[in-house]
Amino acid sequence: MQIWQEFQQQSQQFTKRVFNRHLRLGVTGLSGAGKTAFITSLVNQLTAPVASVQLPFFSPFIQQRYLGGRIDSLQNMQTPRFPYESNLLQLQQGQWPASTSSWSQLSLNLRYKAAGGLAAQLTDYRSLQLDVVDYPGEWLLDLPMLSQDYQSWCQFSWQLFEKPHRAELGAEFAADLAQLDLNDDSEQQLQQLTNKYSELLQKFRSESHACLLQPGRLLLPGELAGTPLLQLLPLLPSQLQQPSKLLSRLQQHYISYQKLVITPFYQRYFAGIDHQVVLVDCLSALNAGYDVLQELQQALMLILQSFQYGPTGWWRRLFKPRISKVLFAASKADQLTPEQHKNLTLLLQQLLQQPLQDSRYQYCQSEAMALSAVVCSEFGQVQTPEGTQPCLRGIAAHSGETITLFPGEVPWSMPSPLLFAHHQFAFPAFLPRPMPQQVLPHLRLDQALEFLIGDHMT
Ligand SMILES: Nc1nc2c(ncn2[C@@H]2O[C@H](COP(=O)(O)OP(=O)(O)OP(=O)(O)O)[C@@H](O)[C@H]2O)c(=O)[nH]1
Ligand SMILES: [Mg+2]
Repeated sequence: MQIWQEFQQQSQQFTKRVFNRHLRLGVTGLSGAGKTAFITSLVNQLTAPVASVQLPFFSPFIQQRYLGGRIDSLQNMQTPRFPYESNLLQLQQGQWPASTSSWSQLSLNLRYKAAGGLAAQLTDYRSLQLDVVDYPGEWLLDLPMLSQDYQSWCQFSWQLFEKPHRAELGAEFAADLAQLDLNDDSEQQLQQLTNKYSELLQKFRSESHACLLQPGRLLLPGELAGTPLLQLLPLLPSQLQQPSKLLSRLQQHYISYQKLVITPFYQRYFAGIDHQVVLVDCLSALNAGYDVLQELQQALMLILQSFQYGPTGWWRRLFKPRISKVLFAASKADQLTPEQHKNLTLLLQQLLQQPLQDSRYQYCQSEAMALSAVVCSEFGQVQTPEGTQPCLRGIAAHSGETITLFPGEVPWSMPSPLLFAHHQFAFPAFLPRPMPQQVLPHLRLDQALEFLIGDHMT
C-alpha cells in the first residue's frame, strides 16, 4: 500500500515537473544570512488573504490573477515540516526565530488565473507547487569539501587559520597538535582532539567572527551527534609528509564524511533545485572588519562552485536538473536608510564578481538586489545644524530600547584595509516591531518573487 502511495506521489510530481507546475526553490546562505526569516516571510506573503498583502511588483498579484496559496497538508509524512506557524508568531510578537538546528521543508500550492490564451478561457485556475527547504547554514560549507581530499583540506584549513583575525586562536591549536604522538590513533586521542577542534571552531565563530568553518557538522551535528563520523580535524601540513596511524585514520574519516554526510545532504536538498536565492549578510561582515569581509567573499565563491547552473528544457528539468535562475540578495536592507540600498547592491555585486565571471553563469539568469524579509525599522528625517539628515527608528536588539540613528554609509565597492583602519562600521541589529496578526512588512520581496516564480505563473 505504502509503495503504491509513494509511486502515485512520485508520478504526480513527475507530471507536474513536465508541465512546469512544480518548482523547487533553493534558499542558500551562511548561518545568520536570513534564510529562516526569508522563508517565513515568503510563505506569509503567499498564503495570507490576498487583500491584506502588498506585492506591487509581483505580476500575478498586480494583474489580479493571484487567487491565493496554502500550505500542502499532504506533504511527505517522513519529511520534517518547516515550523512556519511558530516562526510567524514569534516574529509578530517581536522576536526572531532561533538559529536553525536541523532541516525541514514546506510545500505550497499557489493558485492563479492564466495570463491569457487558451488556458485562460478553458480553466478557472492553474496551480503551482512550490517547495522550499530550510537547513542550518553551517552545513552549507561542507559542500566545497567534496572537491578536496584530506590533504588539500588540511592545507586549505591551515592557510585560513593563519589569517590575521584567526591567527592567535589558530596558533594555540597548532601548538597542541605539534605535541601529538602521530602513531596513537586510539579512540580516546581521536575524541579528545575532535573536542578541542570543535571548541576552536566555536571560538573562531564567536571571537573572530569567522564564517568559513568546516566541517559544519562539528558545529551543529544534528542526528550525527556522538558518531565516529564526526571525528575529523585538520592535521598540520608538516604532519602530512610522513605516513602515520593517525593520518590514515583521519583520511578514512574524511572519505566517510564525504560519502555518508555531504553527498546525501547535497543530493537531498540541492540536486533538484530549479531556482535559487543566495542570501548574503554584507552588513554584519562590514561591522566585523576587512578580514571577515574577505572571508565571506571566499566562502561564497566556494559554495557557488558546488552548484550546477544552466538553461533548462523540459527533459533537462526531469533528468539533469540545473539551476536556471539565481537571485543574489543582500539581506537585512532595513538596517540602512533607503538611499544606501543602491550601494549595498553594488557591494554585493563586487563581492560576487569573481564567481559571476565564471562561464557557468552565462546561460543562467541572475539578478542582484537588496531586500528585507521583515522590515524592523521606520525611515524618517531629522534636522541637524548641517541640514536635513535621513535616519531610522527601530528597537535595538541588544537593549530592547527604541533608538533613532543614522546607521552610516555603505561603500559601493570592496573597501580597502585602510578604510577599516580609520572607520568602524556599526550597522544596528533590530528586533521586529510587534504586530499581532498582521502580514509581515517586507522590502522588495515582491520583486524577488517576480524574478523567482513570476514566469511560472503566466
Ligand atoms: N533587520 C533585519 N534583520 C534580519 C532580517 N532577517 C534576518 N535578520 C537577522 O538575522 C538573524 C538571522 O536570521 P535567520 O533567518 O535565523 O538566519 P538563517 O540564515 O536562517 O541562519 P541559520 O539558521 O543559523 O542558518 C535574525 O535573528 C535577525 O537578527 C531582516 O529582514 N531584517
Ligand atoms: Mg535558519
